[in-house]
Amino acid sequence: MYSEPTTFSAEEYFATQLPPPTLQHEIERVREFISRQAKEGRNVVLVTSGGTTVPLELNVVRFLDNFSAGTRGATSAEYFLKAGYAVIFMHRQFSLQPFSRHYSHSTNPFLDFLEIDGVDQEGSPPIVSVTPSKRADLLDVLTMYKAVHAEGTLHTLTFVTVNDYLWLLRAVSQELSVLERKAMFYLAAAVSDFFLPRQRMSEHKIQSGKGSLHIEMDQVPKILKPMVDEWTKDGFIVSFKLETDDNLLLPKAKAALERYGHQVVIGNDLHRRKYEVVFVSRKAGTSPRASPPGSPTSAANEDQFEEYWLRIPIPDASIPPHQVKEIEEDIIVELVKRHTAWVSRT
Ligand code: PAZ
Repeated sequence: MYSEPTTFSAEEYFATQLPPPTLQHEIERVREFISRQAKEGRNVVLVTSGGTTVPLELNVVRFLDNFSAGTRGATSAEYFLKAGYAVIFMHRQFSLQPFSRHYSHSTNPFLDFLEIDGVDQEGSPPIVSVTPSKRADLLDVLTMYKAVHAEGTLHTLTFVTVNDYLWLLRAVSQELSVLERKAMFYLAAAVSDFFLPRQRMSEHKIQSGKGSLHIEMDQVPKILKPMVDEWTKDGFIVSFKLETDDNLLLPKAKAALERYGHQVVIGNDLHRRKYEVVFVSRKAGTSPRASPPGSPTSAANEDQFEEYWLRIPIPDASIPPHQVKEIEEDIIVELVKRHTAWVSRT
């Protein structure tokens, strides 16, 4: 039993926090999916998407949430599929998903696209049809959706809590390691930095009436380190860094690369994330030095990184949503180029 907040290593985390009950079953399905894609010679990308929650009670009524609608992940998954990748789409339950994202209930409600025809004709049942002006766009999305289903190149997994996410990420990464360099990891989910270990959670709903609520949370273990060093040594790993203070974006992205030694950090500012991102990576021929967690990136190490900015114009509000250029299209083009070079370096 824990009474004091702790800093967990990944190993301690998995030794003390319970896996989601369906993990074994999910992983068997993932294994089958990967093995089929390997036989068909495809690269496979794991796309994580949406925000994780941190429950405050075992019988959960209250939880903390992380910001993310799942737009980045769902949109990127579509462009990876278009580029010929098989996609494991690991997303927060009820966040946006590839294809159906175009008809999100809040921005583009599907029912508004439908009409009931023939109600006046006696004896004949009414027919539901798609509004003529919407047919071409729907046909594009539907055609790709059906093709992806027919080819079996999209596999979906869901998480809700940060605990679900961590267990799934570890298991999927270990499964994907069989693909060696042909596996890519695109970690766009917004993952909680703090959590409450189950050993310190209240069993029942926390009661009010005792004044303010004080909760001391533990730091979620930094899982990129074991991912790079143990779970999937040859995978091409892309993490995201979200900031709201411009001055922190590049230093934090570089510090992450220095500390974890993976391939790319994509930095984005909360308010400009749909129009501007920066790829931060190591210059060829440099390698990360061993540094203790939490240490800042030194000025000397700054020279070892390169930045590649991607920008698209902010769209005019009059442009219909399906005609708006999406920055994910360019992100995926750039990543496919880099991953192809990574694969051919074997
Ligand atoms: O899903 P969305 O489009 O609303 O947001 C995407 C994002 C900002 C969560 C993603 O691009 C990102 O930066 N993810 C990592 C967040 C982090 O630093 O933990």
